[in-house]
Amino acid sequence: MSRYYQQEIETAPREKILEIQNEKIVRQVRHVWDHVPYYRRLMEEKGITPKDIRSVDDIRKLPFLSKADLRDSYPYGLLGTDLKNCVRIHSTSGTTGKRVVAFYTQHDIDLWEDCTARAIVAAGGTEEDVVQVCYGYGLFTGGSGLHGGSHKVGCLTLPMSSGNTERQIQFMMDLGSTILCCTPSYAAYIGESLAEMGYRPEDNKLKAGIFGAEPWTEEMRRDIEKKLGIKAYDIYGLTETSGPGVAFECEEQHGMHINEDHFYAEVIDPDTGEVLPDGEKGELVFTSLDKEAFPLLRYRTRDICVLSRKPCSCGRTHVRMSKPMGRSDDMLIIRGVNVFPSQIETVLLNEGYTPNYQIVLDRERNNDTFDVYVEVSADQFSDLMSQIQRMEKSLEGALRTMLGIGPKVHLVAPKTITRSEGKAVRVIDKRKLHD
Ligand code: DLL
Repeated sequence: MSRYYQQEIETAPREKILEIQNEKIVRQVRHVWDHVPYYRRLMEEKGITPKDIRSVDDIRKLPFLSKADLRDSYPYGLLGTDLKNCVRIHSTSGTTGKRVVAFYTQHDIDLWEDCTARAIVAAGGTEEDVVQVCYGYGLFTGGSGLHGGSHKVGCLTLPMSSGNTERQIQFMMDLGSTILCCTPSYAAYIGESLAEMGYRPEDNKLKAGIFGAEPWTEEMRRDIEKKLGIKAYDIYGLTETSGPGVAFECEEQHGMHINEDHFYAEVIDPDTGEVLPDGEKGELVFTSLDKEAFPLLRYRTRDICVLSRKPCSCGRTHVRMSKPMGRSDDMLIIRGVNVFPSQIETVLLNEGYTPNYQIVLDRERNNDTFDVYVEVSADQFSDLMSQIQRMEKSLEGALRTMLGIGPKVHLVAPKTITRSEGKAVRVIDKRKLHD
């Protein structure tokens, strides 16, 4: 089996990719204009018609679309085809306001699964592999997205969904799973549980993991790789653009290749909307190029990242995005300082702590309080108060150096922070409740 799932397109010369994109964008804009009155109105407000869009260079003339637009048009306002042509919906896990609902025709599902199949093959997947999918199935896109890709590659697919960790481990050991697909925090938890059950990393048959759906650091990657004895690959996506597989890592692991034959990526200044050159950090914006049911033009992801078009030695020619470095909307501002949870995670792992932590923000007498609860491992655990206090002070110092402000650190006993089977809840921001 090849190192690529669709070699011709994945390694196409840049001019060929551009040619494909230019051809597809004209059709996609016309499709939206004809079928999505909501977006047509946005275009009319900007004085733009499909005639103005002749190539991807013209994309910057189009209006942006945001999550607010998706909520305003809930549920059918952005539908690009008759409902009778749709075969599936998925939805975001949003806890506030209306959920985002995305629709798919069979054509859309087929293209999406090609994207996840590319990711699986890039992680070394072949028809010899046993792929254990423990992303959630259901409305969340993780489970069915990777499941469909695994079928396309011809892997034996274990549709485990998330949770029931003991059963996950039993199947993993009995059926010899070779590729694990789940959130990085669940992968770390599975690793931890394996060790507790007395397994060493070399006792399982896993060779790779495909982890995404939440931010994770290089330190966390190394931690998971060590615990499971695997190579850990990143995968990115969002419900709005189909789900996982918009971008994925190859063996070089220098950013994630964006599937450019299906999605056109821009990075913009989140404040001004100005398009930034490659290499500059900004908000990622996607335009779908060939979706039928839920086409999105210039959708603002709120994810902050950097694009690179430098050649990659894996042979893939598609542009790469860095790991998302945070979001332009959920970046924490604590006592006026910008804080990304991933910075805290980096410090914890560098200082030898577990990645099990929770940030709690509150407000006392108009002042932000900033507490970080960190679980210690069994061998760090101590009954000695003075020892715990020393460790807390030292960690507070390391966090202050990284963040520019100091949190109050609380070391807590192993297993006291609730484990997540999906996305970890890293931040509890009680300040919002008071506003
Ligand atoms: O999380 C889709 C997905 C499933 C991706 C499985 C990868 C694997 P949503 O629930 O709509 O969709 O959340 C999308 O999650 O805008 C990012 O902020 C974040 N995210 C997704 N993948 C990554 C990643 C799925 N690899 C939102 N690294 C996105 C960091 C990620 N953040």
